[in-house]
Amino acid sequence: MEDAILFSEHEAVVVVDALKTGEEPFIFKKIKPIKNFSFTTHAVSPEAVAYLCRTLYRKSPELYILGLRGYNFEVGENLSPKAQQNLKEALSFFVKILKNVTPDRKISAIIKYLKEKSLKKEKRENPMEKSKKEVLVLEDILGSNKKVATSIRKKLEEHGILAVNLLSSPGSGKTTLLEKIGLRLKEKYRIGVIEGDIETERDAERIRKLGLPAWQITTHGACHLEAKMLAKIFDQIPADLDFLFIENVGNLVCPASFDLGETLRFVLLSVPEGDDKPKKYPEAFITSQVFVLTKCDLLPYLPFNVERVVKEALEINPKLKVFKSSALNGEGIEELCSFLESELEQRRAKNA
Ligand SMILES: Nc1nc2c(ncn2[C@@H]2O[C@H](COP(=O)(O)OP(=O)(O)O)[C@@H](O)[C@H]2O)c(=O)[nH]1
Ligand SMILES: [Mg+2]
Repeated sequence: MEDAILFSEHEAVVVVDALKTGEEPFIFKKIKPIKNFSFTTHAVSPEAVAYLCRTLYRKSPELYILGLRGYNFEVGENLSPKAQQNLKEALSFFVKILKNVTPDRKISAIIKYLKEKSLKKEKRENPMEKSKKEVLVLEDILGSNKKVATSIRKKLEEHGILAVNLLSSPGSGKTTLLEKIGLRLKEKYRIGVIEGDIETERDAERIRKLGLPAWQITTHGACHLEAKMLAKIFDQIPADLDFLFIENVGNLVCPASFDLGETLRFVLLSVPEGDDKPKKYPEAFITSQVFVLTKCDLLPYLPFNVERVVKEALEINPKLKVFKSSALNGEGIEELCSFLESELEQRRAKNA
């Protein structure tokens, strides 16, 4: 409560903490108010304090976390040489920010200014080098699919990116659903889309038309995406994304067996495909967390039993979260987006 009062009295707040995991030497990231406190613990997150501050005092200061990477957290332990070095670098970065603070300048503007300044300096020193933007770099891209997928998952988690792998037969409405979700989420979030297809760049072009970055992986015959295929283009993906959607190759069978390192797997089934499909293609339903029944606008015109399809899908996987949607009339799009938003916030709060 005292912290919430303190937050409310300032235009910007930087919470400094030591972190057991994450990037070295430190992270500096913007955080948002989130309602995730529990009064049974003394450890209340900065997001929860910001939420209290906003709710009780109607104030939303700019909020950042400066997380120093630490290594040993035993009581009475001194700083290790590596932690000392991290502290030194974090301090020098923070002093730079403080030196640039003026009453009408936000921290985000200062960071942008400092980044541009260092890029210009880098260009002056290395005129032949291309300007660098932070992208995702994988540590381990060799080995089995599982190993590469684990490396991808770790990297996405480090950057707080929620990745969704979409599985369905060709034509079930994956790209159209992504277009609708992308349009709804793009005002508030940074989104990227990986498009998997046997041939052509058509789906990626559809996504780019919305002003969203899209990377096409053409498998030239392979009926599913593999983690290694993603690894090859991973260094093009900006590290500051919120959501990364992966449209798998249209096929309800093979993609189910390949982990891509995604956070969530969505299986889509469209009304024209028939209500008997979950039990015919169980693996896609077993390995997914979300089942989206698409093209529900066609229900009045086709013999399709929604109750049956939901019942049979849940018999295969009782944990499935089920959504009914129509990209044509907008049914279910809001619910899907709210679900994605809350998943992102919850996961970030948990990993903070
Ligand atoms: N009636 C109806 N048609 C849809 C809907 N979503 C997609 N479609 C159509 O289904 C076809 C295939 O959609 P697409 O998104 O390309 O499917 P994908 O192959 O799974 O990516 C297109 O002709 C879409 O216009 C929907 O909600 N309702
Ligand atoms: Mg498609």
